[in-house]
Amino acid sequence: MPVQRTLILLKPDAVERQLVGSILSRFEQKGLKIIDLRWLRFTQELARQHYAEHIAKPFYSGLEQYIMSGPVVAAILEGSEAVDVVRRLIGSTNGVEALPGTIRGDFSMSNQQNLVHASDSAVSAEREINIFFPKREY
Ligand code: FUP
Repeated sequence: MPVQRTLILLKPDAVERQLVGSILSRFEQKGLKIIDLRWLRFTQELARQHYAEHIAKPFYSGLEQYIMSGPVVAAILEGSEAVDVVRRLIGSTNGVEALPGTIRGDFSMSNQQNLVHASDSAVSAEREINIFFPKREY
């Protein structure tokens, strides 16, 4: 089982709803390690970089508005098969469909305001970690 790192974002609704601690606890309780953590505000440029694959999609402008609407928390998590483990913990995109026991399933009823982002592959994780934590010495 390879040890991997992955990137998560606690999106503006998670901060607004004061769920940062509860959501981070889920990852810690599972056994994932927080390697780094920071608060930030998305600019339009950062949104376009992070969500590059979605720019042409009809929901992009709403997504951009939402991700820029308040502070977010970015973190690097580490553990065995961390990319897939974290994706399973957050649940499917739409909170209405996400299974109970997952973060989105337990806390979200929205397709857009779904609280948390997590890298969807090892390649994405590498790209996204470099976007949010560019000057790492670890
Ligand atoms: P996920 O990997 O589950 O975060 O979902 P996607 O990468 O497919 O989508 C990225 C974000 O776009 C979602 F978190 C929410 C938003 N989105 C919408 O607002 N509407 C949609 O129809 C699909 C996604």
